[in-house]
Amino acid sequence: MEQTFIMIKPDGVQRGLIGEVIGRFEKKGFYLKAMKLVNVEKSFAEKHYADLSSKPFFAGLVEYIVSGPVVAMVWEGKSVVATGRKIVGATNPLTAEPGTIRGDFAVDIGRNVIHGSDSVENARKEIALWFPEGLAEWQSNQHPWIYE
Ligand code: RTP
Repeated sequence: MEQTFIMIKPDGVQRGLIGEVIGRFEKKGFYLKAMKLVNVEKSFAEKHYADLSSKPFFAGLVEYIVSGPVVAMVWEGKSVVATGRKIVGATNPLTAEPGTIRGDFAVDIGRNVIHGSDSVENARKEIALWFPEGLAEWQSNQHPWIYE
């Protein structure tokens, strides 16, 4: 089954949105496969956002990610990468639809509460980076009423 990497950024943690984010993914029908609250080093944040290293906002983005603890999670389910991006909403909260996490809770693009993998390939890389220790096992027949 497909997996995605979701991170609640320092603003989301400090605003008390951890339960809200987890609730949305749980209620949709996705399985939580790993979760930890961590302070990341600058070099680790730079690695996570390596694709954006040439962007003018890169230094500020890294500074923001290391400014407080983040919640790193792996969620599993059918089409969870694309559906996860929908739950998260557009990068810029100005264009994020109401009903999405960023649409409901964020104002500034540089304080947009949450990260979600943008492709299955990037999800695989991000999960390997953040959870080298591996994921939790669920029973294979868990919640059969959600999936065909
Ligand atoms: P994320 O990686 O955090 O899920 O965000 P994303 O795919 O929706 O957007 P991406 O282009 O990968 O940008 C990563 C994060 O950088 C910050 N950003 N700031 N000031 C700016 O113009 C700007 N553009 C992007 C955002 O926090 C964005 O989530």
